[in-house]
Amino acid sequence: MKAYLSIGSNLGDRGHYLEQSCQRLMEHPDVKIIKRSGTYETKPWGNVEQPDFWNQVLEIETSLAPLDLLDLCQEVEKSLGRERLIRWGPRTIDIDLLNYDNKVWEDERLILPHPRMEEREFVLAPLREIAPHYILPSGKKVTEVCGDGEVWRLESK
Ligand code: PH2
Ligand code: MG
Ligand code: MG
Repeated sequence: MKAYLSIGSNLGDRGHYLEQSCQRLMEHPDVKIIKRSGTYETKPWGNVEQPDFWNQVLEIETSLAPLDLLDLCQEVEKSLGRERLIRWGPRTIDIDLLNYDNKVWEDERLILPHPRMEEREFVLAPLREIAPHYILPSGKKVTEVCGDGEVWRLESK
């Protein structure tokens, strides 16, 4: 199954945490990273005063079921020192499922597609780069929508 993940970091060595999260996802035998966007430095989205983020989007191929993939993402976050202190607050690494095989899913743990992806330029900019034909939940193409928040693509990854 094809899935898209958004990864972000705004504490410590942000590049290291992005790199390590990819390494650890790839170590799983049922996850293959197909595409990885460049790195975007992004202003924090939401109302929490916090440092700027580095964000990327990944396209993966996986045979894990959605909740097993979510478990894996949370294990990787935990292994990289993620602490859940403030909602939308600073974090060493955040790994969010944006889309899983175009499935619609809603339970207490997981909502698919990601309900706020369309408002967030830190998700849309890297997604546009690796998946320009991506159709957003509204039915619009990712290239036709601009989200909120300032983002800059970094020159080298
Ligand atoms: N993640 C959030 C809240 N705000 N802002 C940016 N720029 N990047 C993020 O990854 C981010 C955010 C909650 O997960
Ligand atoms: Mg998030
Ligand atoms: Mg998250």
